Amino acid sequence: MKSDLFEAPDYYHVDDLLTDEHKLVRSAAREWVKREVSPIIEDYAHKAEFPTQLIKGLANIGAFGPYIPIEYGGAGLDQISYGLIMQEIERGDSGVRSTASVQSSLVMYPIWKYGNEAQREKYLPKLANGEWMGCFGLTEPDHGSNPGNMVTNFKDKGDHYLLNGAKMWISNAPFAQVAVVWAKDENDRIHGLLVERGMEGFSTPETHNKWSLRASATGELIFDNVKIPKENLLPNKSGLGAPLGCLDSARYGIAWGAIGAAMDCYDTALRYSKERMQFGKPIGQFQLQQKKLAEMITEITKAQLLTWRLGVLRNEDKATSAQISMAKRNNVDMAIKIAREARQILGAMGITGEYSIMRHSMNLESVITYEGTHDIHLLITGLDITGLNAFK
Ligand code: TGC
Ligand code: FAD
Repeated sequence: MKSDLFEAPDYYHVDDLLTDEHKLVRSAAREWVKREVSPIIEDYAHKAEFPTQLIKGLANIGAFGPYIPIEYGGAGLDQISYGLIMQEIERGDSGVRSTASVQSSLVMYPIWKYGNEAQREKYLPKLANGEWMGCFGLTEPDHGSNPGNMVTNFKDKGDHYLLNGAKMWISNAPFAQVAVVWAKDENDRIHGLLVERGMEGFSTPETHNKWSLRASATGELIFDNVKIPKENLLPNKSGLGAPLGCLDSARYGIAWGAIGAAMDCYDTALRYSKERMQFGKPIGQFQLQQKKLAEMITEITKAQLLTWRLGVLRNEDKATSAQISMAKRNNVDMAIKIAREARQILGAMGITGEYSIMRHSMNLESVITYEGTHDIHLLITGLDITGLNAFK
């Protein structure tokens, strides 16, 4: 079994800004990742399989609904604790963090915020303890960055709705018991529907052949005249702003998660640079390698401060969607660049599964695309600062 030697960098003592509760939550997640994720993840990534045995542990560390109130089975934590849990999980693997992000922010969040009391009571406790897994269907084959043009639709048939259409690239789809599906009604208005496995006409084929996020299960959602009970419509918010509101919460978690992946790559490369000898010296003594490592810790430190501040703003309910976009974009870009540089520091060893870097690097290719691509987040910032909309 491989030992996980990870030590988290904290160059600017950002820990001093955390409460004892934050540190406790982080430490539980960190220990769990070392014990349960690190020893098996490479193997599951190779097999392109989601390690379902991790579901119970994810629930136990509070990764399913960290900020959902305790009365619904959530952990009742603040936004910084939520972020720290995502950071630690993604330090292990972006695919495992994806599963937790989707369950918390894309399934539990809309049921909590847009659902009624009966829906909250029916679904949230089971999702919090991992008895049920969920997925979120927004993207369609022809509508990725532009979900407002979706074609999946439902018609009112009196005592039920009839759902037709298809969603693509859906994390957790192959095994989820419930899907939060975004579809248009007869007036072209977007609503969220709770679609359960087993409903006639609903299927979830798995997407194969991914070179990224291999330890996460991705699939399609296909709706062929699916009869949806009327009580399965989320009643309290409609329009594109409803799914985009969920994305705010998930993108915030990704901003923290990306720091985890970057820290793991940096820590691995730093240790390797002190051990690997060439020309009679540790390679870390060469200026070119020091430049790479010094730039990595600088970027990680900037991302830690940006994200901590965003967490404070979210705790105060003051963070804007554009601020979240900036953090998601910056931190994922930072992590992908660090993964590429760290890979080089390890030379040939960097391409093997002996180290986590190549897996992080491949995973981050999905993370930079999903939940809004790198370009889309730049345009959101552009719109926010100029008032001029590049999407219209
Ligand atoms: P636009 O006209 O700007 O907005 C429509 C309505 O939505 C409101 N709004 C938001 N509300 C909450 N949060 C946000 N972030 C919001 N952004 C916009 C807006 O105020 C408006 O409300 P109203 O009341 O006036 O109607 O919409 P648009 O069609 O021009 O599109 C804007 C754009 C391009 C930014 C948006 O469509 C977008 O973000 N596209 C990216 C799509 C995306 O991120 N998809 C992600 C799919 S889920 C996923 O990837 C999960 S990966 C999971 C994992 O494994 O971790
Ligand atoms: P496109 O929208 O076709 O974009 C292609 C390129 O064009 C990109 O570079 C983009 O930046 C650029 N582009 C698009 N529009 C503009 C513009 N206006 N200006 C400039 N450039 C532009 N979706 C879900 O709903 N649920 C999930 O659980 C989910 N999980 C995913 C898991 C994985 C592993 C992956 C890879 C994706 C997942 N997605 C999910 C889908 C993801 O959100 C979309 O892939 C993403 O939103 C981009 O859509 P697209 O792939 O169709 O790219």
